[in-house]
Amino acid sequence: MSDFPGWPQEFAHRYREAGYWRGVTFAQMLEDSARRHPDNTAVVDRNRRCSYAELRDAARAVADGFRAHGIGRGDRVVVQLPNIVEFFETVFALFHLGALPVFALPAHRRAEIQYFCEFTRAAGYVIAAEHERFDYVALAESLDPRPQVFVVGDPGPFTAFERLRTAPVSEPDPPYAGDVAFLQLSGGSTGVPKLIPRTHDDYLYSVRASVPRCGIDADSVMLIALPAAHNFPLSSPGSLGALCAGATVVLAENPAPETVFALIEAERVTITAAVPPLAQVWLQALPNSTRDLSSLRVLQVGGAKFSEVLARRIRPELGATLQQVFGMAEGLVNYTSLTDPEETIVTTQGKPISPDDEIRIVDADDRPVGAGESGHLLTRGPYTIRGYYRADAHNATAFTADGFYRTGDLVRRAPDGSLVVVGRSKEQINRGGEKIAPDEVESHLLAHPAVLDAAVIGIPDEHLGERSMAFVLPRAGAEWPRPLELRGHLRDRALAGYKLPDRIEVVERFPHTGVGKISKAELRRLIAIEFENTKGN
Ligand code: AMP
Ligand code: DBH
Repeated sequence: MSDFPGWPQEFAHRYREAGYWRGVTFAQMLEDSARRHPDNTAVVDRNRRCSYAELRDAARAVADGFRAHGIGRGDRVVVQLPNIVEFFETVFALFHLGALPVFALPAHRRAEIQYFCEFTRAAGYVIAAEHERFDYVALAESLDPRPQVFVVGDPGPFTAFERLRTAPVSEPDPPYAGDVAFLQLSGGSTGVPKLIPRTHDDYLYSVRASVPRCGIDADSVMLIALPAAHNFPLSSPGSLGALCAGATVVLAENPAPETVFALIEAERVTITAAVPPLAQVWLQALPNSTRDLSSLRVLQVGGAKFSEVLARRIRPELGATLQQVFGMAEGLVNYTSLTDPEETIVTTQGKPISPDDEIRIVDADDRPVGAGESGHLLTRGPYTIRGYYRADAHNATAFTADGFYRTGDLVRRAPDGSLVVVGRSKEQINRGGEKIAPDEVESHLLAHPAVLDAAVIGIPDEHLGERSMAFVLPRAGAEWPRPLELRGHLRDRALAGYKLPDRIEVVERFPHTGVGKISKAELRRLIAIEFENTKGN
């Protein structure tokens, strides 16, 4: 059995014929940009500015260093780096070798990293020694089994990233563009996070086609304020889109308005991307800022639904065009167009990238709904996966028999064909763009000896859209655990911070549990209703 289902022959053939899949890898993409724009600035961070020629040479040198450590084609390497130039040196080095980055986020902790390393049988783990006062070397030391660890900064007992820069000895065999380039993460809705296998061919198509949709050319300056490894700032059109066009990528250490506004002014940034709560924070900070933001032409907002009220404020207050982005690491990405009427920009989540993105909006029985009605979004196309990595059982339900991905989003079509996201059917909490699978958090709560059962739900939040709340049922006879203790317990389990419930309530009973077995989804729904009804009492 292979690690995941790919596209059936006839589809692969069609996507190649249409010119979507061009047989080009990301390593070749960078070589090509470096040939065309050797002296343009490719990537800037707090410490360094790196031209295209320098980035290409660094990627080759680091690739050789990895190779000297036995890392080669098909090997998985967990990459957990903040927004620094080394992130790009690492991933392009791995692309050069045909090794697969596994894109962890800086917010991930031991629970997630241990799982990625084990599940992918990773050969390497690349970190920065410290970021936002978290000690990643200590995290690496706690892993078991532990892959080879490469560290930007003080390496402790591990290998310094700087030592990977060696003079290239020989060229590795280039990978095929049809091969998987990396494993991207899904926010997931069940159990453990799912890994998403994306090929060079399919991902580069989505990136290349995004470039004109977002008005990117070689003179563009793109600021990356979200974590660089996240699918949105990586590919929609993200840093890879900028590098594909010969543009400049500016990396922000953190997304705070002071940091971001200073960089926009200093680097003459033309485009950046935010999740809705971040866009709101930036808007709020504008009146108190003296920075010159006049270079900014486009603000992209996506990852969660952007409220129309905030959307309307972007152009008048920021002087930039809003671009709504509704995407998913599994594939499908929609953009509003920069030239759409303002009403379309502020009220819709845009249209798909590709003429061959197939969109179905269906009812609970997979039958198409009427024009303009809302339903479940199913999609299939030249850059949407046909299955997750090593997840046969999950794939059987996450995709239809004919290969459509069940996005779990509820959408309708506006009269002009744009999609409008109206809700969600999947068991997922979208906390301001950060996705949380309730049962992943519940399973960690259940590991506490005094917890009989737990249900994690999303409740509406003005700023985040949703925040998370855990209801915990104590074991009979056990002393009731205090919320603070349960929070400590989750911290000890080394779960990413954004997954910690914003509020934990220990309760005497769950609704209707006496009536026999009900599904967890039903239980969560009942708890949410009960919570709404008792609020304020
Ligand atoms: P993931 O599958 O973890 O990459 O998360 C993608 C999900 O984020 C989508 O399926 C949507 O539920 C949500 N999402 C992304 N962009 C938007 C948006 N602009 N509006 C509403 N929901 C969004
Ligand atoms: O939320 C996402 O995953 C997302 C949002 C916007 C995404 O993957 C993307 C654009 O490519």
